[in-house]
Amino acid sequence: GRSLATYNYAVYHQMGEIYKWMTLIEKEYSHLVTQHYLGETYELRPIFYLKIGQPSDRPKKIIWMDCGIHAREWIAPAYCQWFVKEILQNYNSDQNIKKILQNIDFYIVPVLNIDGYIYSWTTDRLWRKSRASYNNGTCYGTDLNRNFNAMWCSIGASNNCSSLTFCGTGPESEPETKAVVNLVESQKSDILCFLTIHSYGQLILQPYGYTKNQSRNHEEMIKVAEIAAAAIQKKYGTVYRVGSASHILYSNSGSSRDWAADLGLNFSYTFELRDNGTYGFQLPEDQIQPTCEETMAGMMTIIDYINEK
Ligand code: ING
Ligand code: ZN
Repeated sequence: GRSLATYNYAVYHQMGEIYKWMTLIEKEYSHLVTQHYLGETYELRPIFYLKIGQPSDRPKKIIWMDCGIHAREWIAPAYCQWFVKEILQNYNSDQNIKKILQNIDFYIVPVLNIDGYIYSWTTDRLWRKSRASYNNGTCYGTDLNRNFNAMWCSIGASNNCSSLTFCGTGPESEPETKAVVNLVESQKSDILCFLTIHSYGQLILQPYGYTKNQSRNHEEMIKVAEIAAAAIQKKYGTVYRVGSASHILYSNSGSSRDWAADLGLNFSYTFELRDNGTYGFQLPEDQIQPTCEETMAGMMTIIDYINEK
């Protein structure tokens, strides 16, 4: 896109365009948005997040959302951009969004695994992991959603660097993981909710993945997720399932969602967006708009609940 006015939210964008988009957003909405440096990738690219909220003298609460921790899940970065566009474009006319942005700052990472995302555009559309190099370049990539310090590499993850779920050489061994950990830990007492966006499967997952034990506020989190799933279904009929990761699919350790819950954050969800396997990671562009609209409708019920609590 040449400018923000012509930016097309209904197509997938290369990383260079997303970098430019972040800068344009910050410029056009400077009264609500600032761009910040989160850290750098293995290949030394800068990772940025957008901080979106109404400036305030009172201390504000935070909702975290990252997209694109897995490279091939292209609908996730598309959703983060859609979300930003929607709250900014509707801010003036929507009293509810105004109210939310008075209390809450959104910290939004449009693409976390930037090296992997670029690789999925240039070389291998179905690449999942980061692009860290191991064993003299004989294998590549850590699964960043197995690299967090949450029963690291105990279940549903692999010690083998050629595996799709390679957990890295230690908890938080990867710079992308470390970047998230540093920021979230430094602000943890103000973060109300941690959201991490994936595809595919149409699921809202909550802690835990590494154990079948329930989290401290399991019942409340289920209730909130079920309301969100109902709002999603109401939009275009898309059916979501809700539950803890270890019960709904398979157990996995080292996820950011579980790590955030163990840090003490009250709400921590993984969203698995469309579809249910027909196109999988290669969701056609004509589904970007309906996917983002329904996801937004569901997510807003979670945000409303948390903001009014
Ligand atoms: N799924 C996530 C993954 O890290 C997940 C989340 C974990 C879902 C375990 C179910 C069970 O594997 C994707 N699609 O990346
Ligand atoms: Zn994923």
